[in-house]
Amino acid sequence: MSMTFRSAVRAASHPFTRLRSLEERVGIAFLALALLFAMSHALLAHDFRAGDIQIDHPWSRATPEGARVAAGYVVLRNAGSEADRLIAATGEIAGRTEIHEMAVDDKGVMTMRPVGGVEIPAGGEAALAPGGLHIMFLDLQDARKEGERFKGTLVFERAGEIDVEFAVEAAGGGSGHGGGHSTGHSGHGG
Ligand SMILES: [Cu+2]
Repeated sequence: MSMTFRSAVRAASHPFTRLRSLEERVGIAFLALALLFAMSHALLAHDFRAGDIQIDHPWSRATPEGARVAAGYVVLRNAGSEADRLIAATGEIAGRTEIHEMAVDDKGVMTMRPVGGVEIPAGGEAALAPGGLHIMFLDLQDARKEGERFKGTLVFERAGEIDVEFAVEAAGGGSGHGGGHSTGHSGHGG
């Protein structure tokens, strides 16, 4: 109200001025920054939606030449009032795909086992992330490099099947888990 009044007074007393008030300039700068942030965020992250399930940033690691397996990660959020389950996935780079859970056994050895699905609680989320649950792409037919994307699908018990894209990110970056992961996966090749 007071800004409108001041602007009106200024406009009336300086009808030809093209200078903007400090508030206006700060406002415009803020808007530009917000826009820039939104654009860069859209480039780095991507998401999909299947019914009540929001699929946040599916990604996979770049694989070395000759690799037979790769892992996929994603965060799943359930906005609905009933639990859902991720029950299957596919990736165009892989001959077949399983859902795995990684754990350290009582001898301190990193192991993986297939799980039937991943529960996404009502109003909650499930994270498939390095060191834990992951989508296992097996019989890799095609390696992808950092910065590329590949198509795939996620299948939910309630929300059904949806097409997604996995963003390929740097090999071994971030979690410090890369070495253990590839070692753990060596038995998957054949
Ligand atoms: Cu695995």
